[in-house]
Amino acid sequence: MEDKKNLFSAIQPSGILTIGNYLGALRHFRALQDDYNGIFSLADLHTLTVRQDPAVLRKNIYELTALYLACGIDAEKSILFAQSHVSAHTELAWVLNTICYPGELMRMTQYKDKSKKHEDNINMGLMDYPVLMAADILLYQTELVPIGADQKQHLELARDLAIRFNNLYGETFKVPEGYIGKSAARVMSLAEPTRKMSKSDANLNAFISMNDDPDTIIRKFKRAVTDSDNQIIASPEKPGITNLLTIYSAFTNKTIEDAEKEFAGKGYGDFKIAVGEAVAEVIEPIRQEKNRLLANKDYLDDVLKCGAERAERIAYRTLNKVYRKVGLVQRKRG
Ligand code: AQP
Repeated sequence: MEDKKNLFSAIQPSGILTIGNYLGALRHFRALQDDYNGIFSLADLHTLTVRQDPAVLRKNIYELTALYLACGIDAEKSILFAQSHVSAHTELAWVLNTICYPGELMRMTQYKDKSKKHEDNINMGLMDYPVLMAADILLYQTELVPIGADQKQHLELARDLAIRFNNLYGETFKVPEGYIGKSAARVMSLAEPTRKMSKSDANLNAFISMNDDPDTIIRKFKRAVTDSDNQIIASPEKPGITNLLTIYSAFTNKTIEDAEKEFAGKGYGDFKIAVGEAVAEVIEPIRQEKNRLLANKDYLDDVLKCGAERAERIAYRTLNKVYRKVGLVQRKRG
């Protein structure tokens, strides 16, 4: 890796990504990989915290690999790999578990939300999710983590665990900083604009998936829940229109104020179609490139194989240091 700071980001292959994942995380990666050593992971082990259909999960792992590449991740410049291919992640998570307290995990918003959503499967992995995420980040001596606003609390825990470990055992981990984009860090559901847009939402009309074709995108925006009056302005009392303005401005690179001016006096119908068209214009070429890459599984397997080999070299350097610091004896080889 070059002499630059390390950037780490992971996305779960828990479904087809939404424009929320794209705006909150993916769209920043292409530019960031020029200034940082980009380490991009498929958080496939995290995905197991919610019950998955194994065949669908396998398909989603390839979908996400192809999507990363279609969004501009350069697999030679950056490292792209699957979390489950580098076992140092779960090994470091175990050590971090021994310095993390149940109370810290039980108060996490995502744990509470997902426990409500999956009442029939509140498992230990769901609670321990932030510790595995901390291990993901800390293994790579990461300095920058691009995240959507929903992951801020988890990043705080990763920082706390790094500092706690360093205080107990001496300087071992870099303490990572979060990078939250200035706009559209929290894209809301099209059906319930007070909730965040999520790829695992059971209501398919609540999100725009990166797999939706232009007609589907426009149809979904036409059905988006809006607010009772018909003024196109952003305000806390108008979460539906505010969300659509945020999406429009992120996809067109216009400010919210300019967008408000552009649609002053126009009706919701025209506005929703314009939002759909702006989104489709950006998403459609990415979708087509992703599908082209998906047709070549051998290539995708190769990308993941090379990525895992490169990731492993960095990860085991950190893990060996951790094992040494806590007093474990190094295994003799040969
Ligand atoms: N609605 C969103 N707006 C902005 N950013 C978002 N992210 C997720 N949803 C939004 C950001 O996308 C990155 C990858 O997220 P993830 O897949 O690892 O987990 P998540 O945050 O739990 O995403 P989902 O879509 O809500 O997945 P499910 O439905 O499986 O739980 C993160 O940087 C996240 O902040």
